[in-house]
Amino acid sequence: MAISAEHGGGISDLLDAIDRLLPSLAGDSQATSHKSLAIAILGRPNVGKSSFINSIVRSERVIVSELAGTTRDAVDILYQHDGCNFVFIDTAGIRRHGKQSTSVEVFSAMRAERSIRRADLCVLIVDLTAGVTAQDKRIAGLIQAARKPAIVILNKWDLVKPGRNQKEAIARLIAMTREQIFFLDYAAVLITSSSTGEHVSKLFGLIEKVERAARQRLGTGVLNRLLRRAFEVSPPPTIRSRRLKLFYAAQSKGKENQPLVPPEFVLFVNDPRLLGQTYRRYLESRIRDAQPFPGLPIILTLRPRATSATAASRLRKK
Ligand SMILES: Nc1nc2c(ncn2[C@@H]2O[C@H](COP(=O)(O)OP(=O)(O)OP(=O)(O)O)[C@@H](O)[C@H]2O)c(=O)[nH]1
Ligand SMILES: [Mg+2]
Repeated sequence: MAISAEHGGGISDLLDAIDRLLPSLAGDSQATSHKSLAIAILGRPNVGKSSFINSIVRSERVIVSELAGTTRDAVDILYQHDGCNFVFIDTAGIRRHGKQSTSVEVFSAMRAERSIRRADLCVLIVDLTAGVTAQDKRIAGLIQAARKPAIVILNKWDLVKPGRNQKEAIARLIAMTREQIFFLDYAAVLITSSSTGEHVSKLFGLIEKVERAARQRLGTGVLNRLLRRAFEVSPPPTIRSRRLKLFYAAQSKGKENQPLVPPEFVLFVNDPRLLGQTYRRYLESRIRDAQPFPGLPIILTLRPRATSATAASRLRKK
């Protein structure tokens, strides 16, 4: 077909021709509409984000190079696996984001933050040859602040794996990473090599595990018993001579048709301002003891005391 890219001549004929060759959208989306997950691939420059996506889709779809900063913008890669639609968002490596950053760095950080917001699940890639750096922690902090489901991938395993006792080495590296990014403690961790493809496809098993966790519910009876016990074992600190009191808690209903929604618990209390960060973490851990919710942040929403009737109707509305 003859077209002019500059003046637009012939473009609409071209689009029509493409349209005729493509399968009908209506029929197609019906067959596959059951699930679609957006997964942001995040990390410092050169950790292997683009290589990781190529390794998954088993082709050279996104550009890889030794030059840090190869990917300049977020790129969406569509991929189907086991009847599931995935959108992998390849992001530009996030560098420093501070006073001295160049405008390119600031914009790549902003785009990465947008990718985090768009994503159902965030994958943070860390380069094993460098270990967890301050910048990795900063990105982990962005994911945590956005309260997104998360998986951490330790990449370039081929460059550090020992000749023997690999299982031990893996366990040690995972434990070390968990310690270093303790604030993203809910993330599931995986070790891969994007160049050899080793363990890369385990990502799908992990995603399934996180999806299963997102469907789990903690019964109201169990939840209230465990929270009451947590308050007894270690009472909340007094803040300006007042102490947090819990009246009632329940897990809110998950949103239908939306996969990977983190579990949210609504706590009716005397005064929400009496919950500090430390005690919040403590309560989250007690909930995780009963139901681990791998890969998912636990969201505690505090409400001031209400009469039980309005409390119940608020919960129903959630
Ligand atoms: N040995 C080894 N090299 C890897 C692995 N993954 C990526 N690399 C290499 O690391 C370099 C950077 O890979 P990229 O995939 O371009 O990294 P990126 O994170 O997309 O980098 P930017 O787009 O610049 O942010 C390339 O030379 C890759 O071949 C791995 O698992 N093992
Ligand atoms: Mg890249």
